[in-house]
Amino acid sequence: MSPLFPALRTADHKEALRFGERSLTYAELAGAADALAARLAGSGRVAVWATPALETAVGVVAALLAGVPVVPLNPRTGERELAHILNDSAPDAVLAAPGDPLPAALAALPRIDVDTSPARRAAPERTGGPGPEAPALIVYTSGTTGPPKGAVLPRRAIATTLDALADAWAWTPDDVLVHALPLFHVHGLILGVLGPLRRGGSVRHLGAFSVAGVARELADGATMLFGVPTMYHRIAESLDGDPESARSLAGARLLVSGSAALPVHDHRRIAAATGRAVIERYGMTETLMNTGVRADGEPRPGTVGRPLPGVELRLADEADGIGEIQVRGPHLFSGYLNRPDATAAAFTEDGWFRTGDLASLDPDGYVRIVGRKATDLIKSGGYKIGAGEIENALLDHPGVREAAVTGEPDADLGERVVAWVVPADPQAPPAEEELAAHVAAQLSPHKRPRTVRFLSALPRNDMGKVMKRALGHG
Ligand code: MCA
Ligand code: AMP
Repeated sequence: MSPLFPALRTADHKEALRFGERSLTYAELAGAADALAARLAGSGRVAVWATPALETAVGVVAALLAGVPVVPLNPRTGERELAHILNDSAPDAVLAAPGDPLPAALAALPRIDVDTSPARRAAPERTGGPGPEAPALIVYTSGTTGPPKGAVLPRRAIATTLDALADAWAWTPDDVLVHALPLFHVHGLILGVLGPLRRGGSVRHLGAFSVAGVARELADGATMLFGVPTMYHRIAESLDGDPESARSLAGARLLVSGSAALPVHDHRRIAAATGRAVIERYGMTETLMNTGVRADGEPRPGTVGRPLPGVELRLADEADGIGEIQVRGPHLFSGYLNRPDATAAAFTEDGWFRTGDLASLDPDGYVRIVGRKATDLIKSGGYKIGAGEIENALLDHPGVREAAVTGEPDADLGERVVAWVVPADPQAPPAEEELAAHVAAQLSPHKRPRTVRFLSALPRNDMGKVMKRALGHG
């Protein structure tokens, strides 16, 4: 297959990556990634300790050059979840930034420090190389029950989705993207880092999100912003009293939101303060990007645009104009790692991927997402979280007899994780913070309950199943 990153072969002195004060030109990135790729050649699979740093980007690019599949690890993953991911993906080594401390669970793996400094040698002309179906990334994503599953993303899917977005957004080497997303999910890693590199453009990562950081970069040459709705909500909140940031945002070529629905109210507030419309695209770890509003299209708050080039989309089991979004095309994953059962269940008999998202179509084909089939999936801050994994973690706590987890609307996070707990000892229930810290330490801080409500019993039906709808709000 043609190279994923053609600009690395004509590597010049244009900036490719910037993380805070540190940056690499294309020539420097080619040198560092080629040197590491030579070391990795022949490995089965490698994990990357995906901190928001230059080393993560260099490590992933090197593995892709070497044709070695990468498992990005959330550096805040708790014990139980990390053990599951390592056991399931069985990496041969872990790539990390020199000096970064790694948890005990990774001690048994060979560690490869990512060196960002090797100078470029004569660029090796790669012949052959991995084919389009070769796995490039394995990204873990939550389901309604059980631990996260590894979505195997082939090179073909990554190239397809990035080229479709380039078409939709007129994304060129002149674009400079600013973002502050984590690098262990599709949004931040594939769209946010591999996207600019495939175009021969530049990316500046802020390390951590702040409205001031975004505004500073947009005022200083950045042309595009990718963010989750929580980030745009925080931008909307701050713009009123901050005309300078409003001016910086107004100067952007493209403001793109994804990973969850951006409420129309926040769309309107940003448009009112900047005169610019945020556009949305809709994707999923397993499918990469399905739809998007085009740069030259009509922005329409509450919609995620039309199917991207190459994407077939249909609504299944439609009732009253609403049906499940199902998709087909070269942008799809190849399956869940070690889970043929789950892979089979994710597709219809005639080969369409079931997204679980419910939508209607505007007369001109714009997709309007109205909800999702599974109530046990929560989207908080743009992260997908399964109620079942949190319930299991809570049940491991000695102070918990029974637990049920739901999502409740939250202006900042979209949805907030709420835990309903029957304490083992009603006289001495565990502290709310203790349960949150327990979930953070076992799974991940973003999965921790933001609210805990204690009950004497969970509402159950005759079959003993918890009736989550009977759990009131507030
Ligand atoms: C708080 N923290 C804790 C605890 N409480 N740590 C351990 N134990 C605790 N009990 C830490 C957190 O780790 C974090 O540290 C800090 O305190 C704040 O945490 P939190 O309140 O959770 O963060 P936030 O401010 O609410 O974060 C908002 C956010 C974040 C920045 C918007 O939610 C985010 O980055 N979302 C992006 C999700 C994403 O990329 N989704 C894409 C997947 P520290 O401050 O040091 O970090 S979806 C996808 O890929 C598909 C394909 C798509 O369509 O895009
Ligand atoms: P994940 O499994 O973390 O990759 O998240 C994928 C899910 O995020 C999709 O199935 C949708 O429910 C949701 N999603 C992504 N983008 C959007 C969007 N622009 N609007 C609404 N929901 C979205």
